[in-house]
This record gives sequence, C-alpha cells and structure tokens, in this order.
Amino acid sequence: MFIESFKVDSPNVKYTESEIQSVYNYETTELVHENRNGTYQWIVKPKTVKYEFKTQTHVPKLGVMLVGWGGNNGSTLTAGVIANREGISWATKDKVQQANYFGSLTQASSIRVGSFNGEEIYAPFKSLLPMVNPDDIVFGGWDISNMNLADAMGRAKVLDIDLQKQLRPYMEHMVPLPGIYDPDFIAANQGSRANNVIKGTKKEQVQQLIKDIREFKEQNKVDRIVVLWTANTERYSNVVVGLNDTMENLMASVDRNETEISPSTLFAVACILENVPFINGSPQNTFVPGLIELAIQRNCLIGGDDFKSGQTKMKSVLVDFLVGAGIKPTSIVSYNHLGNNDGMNLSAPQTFRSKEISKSNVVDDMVASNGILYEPGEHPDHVVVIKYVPYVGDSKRAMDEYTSEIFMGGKSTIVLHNTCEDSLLAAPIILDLVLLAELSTRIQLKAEGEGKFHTFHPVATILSYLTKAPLVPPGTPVVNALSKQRAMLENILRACVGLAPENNMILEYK
Ligand code: NAI
Ligand code: DG6
Repeated sequence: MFIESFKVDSPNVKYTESEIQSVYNYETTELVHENRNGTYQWIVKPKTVKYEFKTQTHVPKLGVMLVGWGGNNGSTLTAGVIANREGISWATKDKVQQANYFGSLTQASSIRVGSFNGEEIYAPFKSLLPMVNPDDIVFGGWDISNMNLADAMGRAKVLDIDLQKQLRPYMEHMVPLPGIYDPDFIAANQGSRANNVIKGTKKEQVQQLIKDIREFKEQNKVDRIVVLWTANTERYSNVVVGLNDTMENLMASVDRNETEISPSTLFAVACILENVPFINGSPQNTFVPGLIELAIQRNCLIGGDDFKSGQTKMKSVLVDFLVGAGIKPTSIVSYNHLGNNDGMNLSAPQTFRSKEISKSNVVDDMVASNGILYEPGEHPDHVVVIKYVPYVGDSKRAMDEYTSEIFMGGKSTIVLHNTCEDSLLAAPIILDLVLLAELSTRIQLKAEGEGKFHTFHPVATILSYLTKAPLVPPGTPVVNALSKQRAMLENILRACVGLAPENNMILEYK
C-alpha cells in the first residue's frame, strides 16, 4: 500500500513550529586489536551513541545556478522542471506523454514505512523531511555560449519536438550569464562555442561571479542558492605545493592570476566565499586540497564528483552483487559511444583522462571488502573506453563485459547493452543533488558529549549515491556500492524523524 505522508509519534521526536527534533540511538561497533592470552585478536564491541538531530522545517525559496546552463543537461533539466510545473503533456508516436520526474530519487522513489494489517506500507522518499518542491525552483546560471535556453534545448536534440514547441515561450528569455573560458582546461573543439565569457584576471572573474550570485538572489527574491557545475569536463589541475595545496596558497594563486587554477575551481571559490553550496557534476579535480580546506574553514557545503547516471550506476550495483555473492570479478570492460557536445569534449585525451579516472575507481571498496576473493592489493582488470560518434547525439550506447571466476575454476561472463539519452539520466540526478544539498544545510546534529549542535561536515558525503567518485572529508572511507549509499542517505533522513534504520529484518513475521 502507498501512503502520501506520515507523522512520527514517539517520545524521541518533537515537531515544533520551526523544527523537527529527534533523539536517536546510533548502534555501531568499536574495534580493538589486542593481545589476549598471548595472541592478538580482533575484539568487536557493540556500542550505542546517542545523537540529537534538529531539522528546520521552513523550506526556503531556492535558486539553482548551473554552470553550463545552456548545455544538454542544463537545458534538459530546466525544460523538464518547467514542463512539470506547467503540467505539460505532448504527443509521441506511442501515446500522450505527461511530464514526470522519473529517475529522481527524491521525487520518484519510495521508502518503506512499516507494516499494517500484514501489508507493507510505502511512502514517497520526499515525505521523510520537508524538501523544496522542484516546481518552485528558480533556475539561472552561466555558460560560455550565449544561446538562450529555448535554442539550447533545440541544439541538445534531447526532448520531443512537440514538447520543445510548447516550452519555447518559457525559455526564450532565459539567457546564461557569461562563463569563464580557459581553453587550456577543456578540449580545443569547444572554442567555437565560447562567445559569452568573463574577461579579466582570475581575481576579477571570482569577483564577477560573486556579483552574479548576489544579483540573481536579489532579482529573483530567493532565500537560498545552490550552484552546480554541469559544464564541460576539464582536464585535471596539477596539485602543486605552494600553488593550490592549502587555502592560503590557493587564494594567493588566484590573486597572482596563476594559470593552473581552473575555471571550475574559481566558481567553487566564489561560492564558498559567498557561503553558497557548490556541487561538481563533472569528473575533474575541481576540489584541490586548498579548496577543500577553504570549504571546511568556512563551513560551506561542497559535493561531487561526476554524476553517477548509467554505466557506473549499473557497475556499482553489479559488482557489489557479484562480490557480495562470493563471485570474483576479474575483468571489467566498459565501452561507450555518444555524439553530443560532452562526447566531443571528451574526445580530447586530457579531458577523457579525467573521466577515465572517475569511472575506474568505482569498484575499489567492493574489491577491498572481500579478502577471500582478492589478495591485498589485487584488482580486477578494468578498462574504460569512450568514443565520439556524432550521429547518435545524446543517445549514448554503453556496452559492458564482466568476467568473473566462479565455483571450481569456472568462468562467468555477463554482457550488458544500454541505449539511452544521457541527459535524461543526468537531469533528475542534478535535481536530487540540489534538493538534498539544500536539505542537508537545514539539518544539525550533536552526539552525546558534544556541547553544541553543528551541521554535517561541509564535504557532503550524504550525496554519494548521486556521484561516481564521491568526495569525502580527508581520512574518510569512500563507499561506492549503490545500495550502501542509498541506505546511508535514507537512514540518516529517517534518523532525523526518529525512525530506526531500514534493516529489512521483518522480525515481526518470523
Ligand atoms: P554539454 O557540453 O552539452 O554542456 C556543457 C556546457 O558547459 C556547454 O553549454 C558549454 O558551453 C558550457 N561550458 C563549458 N565550459 C564552461 C565554463 N567554464 N563556464 C560556463 N559554461 C561552460 O555537456 P552535458 O552533456 O550537459 O554534460 C555536462 C557535464 O556533465 C559534462 O562534464 C559531463 O561529462 C558531465 N556528466 C554528464 C552525464 C550525463 O549523463 N549526461 C553523467 C555524468 C557526468
Ligand atoms: C561518456 O561516457 C559521457 C559521460 O559524460 C558519461 O555519460 C557520464 O560520465 C555517465 O557515466 P556513467 O558511467 O554513469 O554512465
């Protein structure tokens, strides 16, 4: 059975006019490796830590500023949200299609609330805590191409033409602000697009971005802004001692107009200085150590890297399943071709390398979790290939081959083929990222023994489910397995309303 909403009735939960307060017992373990009776043993001690959470329930009017607004993802997301808001439907050759938010965890997935008369009861994911309604988001942003969003939607060739015609009047007046174009960081083939750029030194560019953010906030009367990078993939920046390794060095490098500071890092600097959450949807190392330090020092949310949309999402399910089943993946080959502007940009070796890195590390934690299958340091062969084929446009073709060792020396090979518009996968993920980033800034917590409430760590691991290479605070383990990432997110939100984590034990029926 599906219910639309629910309220928790518990001595541990209080709904006030402005907050939901919860007291939560976090059941965890403490490990020690100690000498007992002459031999070293691992001792596991279950422990309970009492946490308090408080979540502001007032939902702000949210502005979302996309870097790369006029790209395929930016224009598709903007169009999709307008279509939902306006209740637009359009004719396809199959049927009359209604706008929807399919593919969005927050808008189109559900959580189990409990059992009632022997039936499982589910509710929308978004009913867990008050979240911004996507229909209410005000979109804006930057692009190095000055094309208005209606034309950009046409250039992207993602949405059905009947839908595009209906959306044009809403999007023609939307024109991106000038972006930061640095040909050293993206492919040379993007040069012809760059007709809308901020001039000046890097320091002046950061100042301009800050001005843009302030003006957008003022003009649109929004309470809160989230900025998300969905612009072209950049090459990796060199991380150099004295250049970008510390907060001071990074800021001094911006002042000195150092060439190795990338446009995406400049956007992130501007956001952090303005205390605006910044999310990186592309694979490059925007978050150089000095930038992470700046975000931590200013307690400003940052999240990334690289949307986890198709092939990698499958990988983080399939390899988790295989390794979890005691099967040993030994070779993973992921090939894809696509013909959109992203594909064209990735056809240059330096930008491809950024993508190759973020797509390649996604099975590390699963491999490390099973010492029966893998020796320390052993990894499956893992190859990633991307080819640019203009004709297929945004309709990416992804082929994967997983070879595994099974029982008694047997081999099992699984082959997957997926054809799908890339931007229709990415757009709902962008939506989730901005909605969850905004929500997480309204949550505060305190463990027993801690004097004061504080926000989550500014490096937002809570967003891991949505990214290929989750950015984590220094010294924190990276979790790539999709089911664990989802459970982490859902269970933290459940804790905020005093609900136990979903443990799937269903003891009441045993
Ligand atoms: P796109 O090439 O259509 O759009 C990128 C836009 O960014 C372009 O309009 C370009 O003019 C603009 N741009 C480039 N540099 C800029 C800058 N410095 N400042 C402002 N604007 C700038 O690409 P698409 O398909 O929208 O993808 C965007 C990013 O998302 C890419 O980096 C891609 O690798 C990443 N991504 C996409 C996924 C998908 O499923 N579509 C999944 C994972 C990541
Ligand atoms: C070529 O692979 C284009 C890329 O931008 C991908 O579409 C994107 O990284 C999505 O990757 P995945 O592995 O999640 O499908």
